[in-house]
Amino acid sequence: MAESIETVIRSGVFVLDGGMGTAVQAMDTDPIKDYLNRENCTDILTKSRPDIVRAIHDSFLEVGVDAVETNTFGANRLVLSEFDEEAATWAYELNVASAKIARAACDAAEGQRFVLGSMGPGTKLISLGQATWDDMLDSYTEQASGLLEGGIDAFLIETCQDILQIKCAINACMVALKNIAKSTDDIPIMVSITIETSGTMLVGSNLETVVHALAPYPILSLGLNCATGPELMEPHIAWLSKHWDRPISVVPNAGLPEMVDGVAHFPLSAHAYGVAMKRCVELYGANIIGGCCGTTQKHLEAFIQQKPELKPKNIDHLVPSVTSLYHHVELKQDTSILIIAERTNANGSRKFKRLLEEEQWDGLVDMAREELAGGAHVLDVCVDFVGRDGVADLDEIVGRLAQQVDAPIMLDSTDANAIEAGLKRAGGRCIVNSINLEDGQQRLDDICPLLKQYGAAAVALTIDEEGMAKTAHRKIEIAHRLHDLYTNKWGLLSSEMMIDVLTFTIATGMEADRKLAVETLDAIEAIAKELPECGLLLGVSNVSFGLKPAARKVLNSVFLHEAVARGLTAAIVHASKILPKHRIADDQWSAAIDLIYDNCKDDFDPLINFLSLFEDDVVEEEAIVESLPLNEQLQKYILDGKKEGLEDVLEEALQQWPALTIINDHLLAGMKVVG
Ligand code: THG
Repeated sequence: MAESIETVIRSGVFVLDGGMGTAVQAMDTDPIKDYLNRENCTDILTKSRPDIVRAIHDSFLEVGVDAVETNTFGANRLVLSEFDEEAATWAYELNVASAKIARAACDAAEGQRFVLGSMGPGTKLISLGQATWDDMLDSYTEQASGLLEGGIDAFLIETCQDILQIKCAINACMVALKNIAKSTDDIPIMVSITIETSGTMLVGSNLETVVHALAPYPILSLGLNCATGPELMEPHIAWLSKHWDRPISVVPNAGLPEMVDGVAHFPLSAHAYGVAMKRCVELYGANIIGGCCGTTQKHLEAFIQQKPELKPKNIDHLVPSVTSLYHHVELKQDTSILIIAERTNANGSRKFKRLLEEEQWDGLVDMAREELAGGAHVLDVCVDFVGRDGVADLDEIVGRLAQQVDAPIMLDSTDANAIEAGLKRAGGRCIVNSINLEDGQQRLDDICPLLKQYGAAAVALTIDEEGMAKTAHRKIEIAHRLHDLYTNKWGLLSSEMMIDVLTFTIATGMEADRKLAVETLDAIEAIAKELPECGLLLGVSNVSFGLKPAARKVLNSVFLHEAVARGLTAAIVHASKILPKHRIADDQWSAAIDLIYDNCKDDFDPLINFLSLFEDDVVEEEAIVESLPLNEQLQKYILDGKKEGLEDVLEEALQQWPALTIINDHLLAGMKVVG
């Protein structure tokens, strides 16, 4: 009986075919007629010269490859529409026909051979703002449906350049499968990314980021193809071998191209290719081997003739992380907590709200940068505001932040549609803030599917049908209920859930509020023990709402300190306003402790005592830029990497100095510090 492709791949070394482009060049084609007047559109050969496509598949099958790729690398509507409208209408039929040609070739060959449905990256990337998620999803879904109709065994999403493009293509495959009542158990999804000679993907993501962003998806394999030869791929394959616990694919070019008489020539010999691939299997446990640009039947044959046995890998499991487009950040920090910026929030900062109302996008991005400079790891982005369109605002701001700021994004909104708009723009792996049980399971029903579709982590608030939990007992009970639904009903991972047992202000003076901080701390301690894999998060600044700024700073800092001692792993804070213990006066520290733990005695009220220490609070202002001399202002813009307001300062400076003096003396002085 025939085995599934997944079984075959998991049990040995699996060989793919070589470069399609190279193979086509080796055939005798008419550049105009055979391409139906669409020069270089290789996918069209399926329509015009199916004999050539079939002959290429046959030639690879003859040297013993296990699988061939369909001639559909660019056969999707987004790419074909760049040729013309008519070509775009051929997308579906080209995929069906290409898959059928490959199927027929495989079925005619000896033994069991497999058809991989090739899905290339196209020419427009979402992270660069060149295509929208929705358009790309439609385009890939049509392609995936055609490939399924034509009888493929697996999808191969290859030569990937952008994480959003990969997520979108995976989603498209899942939609196409669902439409015919199938799943990835029937037709698995394989992913292959392209790491440029620079060491990152085209949009700048490093391999680690890609792996963290893709880990949540049910993909069968991950690997590299194109851009370089085996040599430059090796360090990346070595890393995958240590951290990716599923099959790994290696599909290099035949070396780095050299231009000979104006034509790209790939220098790696078949023999050298065979040796390099053998090494990838033996050293790194790579078990899907194939060839990209410049690799011929001879290259694959050279490997097949000395094909080694599959070697096991030594895996260090991935540490649960979220990512920006560029880098990853561990959800549980080694020696600290995960610090999430609170000021990128229209309800949490008057300035952010004003800039949003004025649609000063650069200024909003600058604020995010300031938060990172102040020590934040992640940005809590909230644009929920009456009178504004949250979907449009999150789309705009997340698109900008994802590209321009190197920090993972936490999407904070009560509107699931706004959250989804943000997820469609954030290249990396986000956190959704938040889910809760206020309307029974409704919010989980709305949000958990998004977590799966976009591979995001989540914050869960201890709120249920009766309202916000204020006692430790209720907080713990709701946390377990949330955790149970999250993991058992939705199949999501504990390690990617951060429980927030809620922070309320203890500065109201009302009897009912005095114990709110203690209850929160007690709940943290219990949950840290009972659900050790989950993260624990608080929006710390809530604890001091209503107090003067200097008092808030002290209370927030002491409360955070206590929460961390009880097991807190993450906090939404204004990082630069958090003071370490040694910078807080002893009397202030102990007064804050008395307030937090409600150490009431007959004639001692901890709130009145705490307030008395801040009676003559003068609002301390940070050094305001405008108060500095003009040359220092210019330098500060460079140091802070800020744009907002710079033009005005430059105008002013131009009245004092010539432009070159401004550049050479004042801006350069800042550049020297930055390095
Ligand atoms: N849990 C989770 N998410 C949250 C909260 C939480 N998101 C929002 C909030 N609570 C955390 N964020 C803030 C942000 C700002 C302030 C408090 C909490 C704050 N801002 C100043 C004020 O309102 O006085 C404004 C300062 C200014 O205008 O610059 O205190 O608990 N999961």
